Amino acid sequence: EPADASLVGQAVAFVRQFHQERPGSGDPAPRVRQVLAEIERTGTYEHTVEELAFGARVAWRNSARCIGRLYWRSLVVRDRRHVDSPDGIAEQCFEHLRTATNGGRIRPVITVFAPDRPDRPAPRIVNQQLVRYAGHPSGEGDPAGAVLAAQARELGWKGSEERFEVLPLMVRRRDGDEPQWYELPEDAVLEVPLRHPEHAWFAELGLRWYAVPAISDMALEIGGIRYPSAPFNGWYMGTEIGARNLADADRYDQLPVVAERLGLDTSSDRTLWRDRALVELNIAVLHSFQEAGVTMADHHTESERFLKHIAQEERLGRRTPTDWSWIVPPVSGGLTPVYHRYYDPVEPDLRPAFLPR
Ligand code: HEM
Ligand code: NRG
Repeated sequence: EPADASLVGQAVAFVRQFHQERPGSGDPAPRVRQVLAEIERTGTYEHTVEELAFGARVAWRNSARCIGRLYWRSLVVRDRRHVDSPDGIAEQCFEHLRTATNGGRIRPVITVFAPDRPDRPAPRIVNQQLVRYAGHPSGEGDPAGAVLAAQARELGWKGSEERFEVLPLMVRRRDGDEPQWYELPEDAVLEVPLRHPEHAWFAELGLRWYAVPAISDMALEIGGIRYPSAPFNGWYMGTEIGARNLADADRYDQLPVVAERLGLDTSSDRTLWRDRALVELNIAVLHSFQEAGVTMADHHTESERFLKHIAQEERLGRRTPTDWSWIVPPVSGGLTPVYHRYYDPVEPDLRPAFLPR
């Protein structure tokens, strides 16, 4: 059987990059020969532990939509390539959350499960994130979690009708199989109830959010090898919750509620009641995480860090492909330095990468 030419090309390019960026790792030639022979013999190849860790970190560094890339070198990589059963994957996802949560001092972590092989696609995590809230037919809950909640119910999950109800983890062994589902253990999910530093009534809104954003629906691709189950997390930037998840009209839609409690004149868009409510909501998010001792960045600080990252990469002779429309925060864009400049263009073929599945 002829070896897959694109796999060979990607593999060789990756091994060369690995050796070039890590001067201690010596001449790439012997490793290139080994990888080519392995592909010839088996149709695929296995990364070393070091290659996997490097590949995952560079995939983060290459993520043009991510403002948090300054800390790409410190990503904790959990090598769980030997885990390929739904039970094992679920258990390791829960352990991932415990490690990442770290009592509130959030650590950026990725867990890499079995890769796809030519003859055998690996299992997939169905959820978009390891922790997310269910959306209910009544309209309660998070509309972004409605499809998943319906799917889980069909599989026998008995959810309540609560507004902030954590979805079960669903893992599909292979295409066409029914997913297995698993309730998240309580000690794997840290949540923060939201209150406002000046408005006592805010706590009565009963809003909350979870501590760890862990994306689980992107594939990690390294050297032509695809890891379809490789959940990763950093910490939240406050605006993700305060200006999107709780504010968007098609999510929790809380601006009218907050504006009403603030006593704002909502009779016309021109009073900027939405804008004023939005700022108070974001203040509450940042304040609550701070008081709970849970890592969270504000958009001013994270913007500054990102520009520092670009400068650092430039000194190392590397470009930082960046998508302006994702990097500029959804509030106060022009107040942050990331707004006022151009970036290296996005390179769709850049690898290693996180790719939509
Ligand atoms: C996207 C922040 C860590 C990979 C984003 C976005 C933000 C962000 C604000 C845009 C999300 C949106 O608008 O919905 C951060 C912060 C981190 C962090 C503050 C703290 C350390 C990480 C890590 C990885 C990562 C550890 C991977 C190892 C990505 C990717 C996207 C993204 C792939 C694009 C997601 C998509 O296309 O839907 N990040 N991030 N980030 N981040 Fe990060
Ligand atoms: N906006 C989404 C999460 C997207 C990724 N954000 C991060 N990633 N901070 C939300 O749930 O609001 N990360 O890996 O830290």
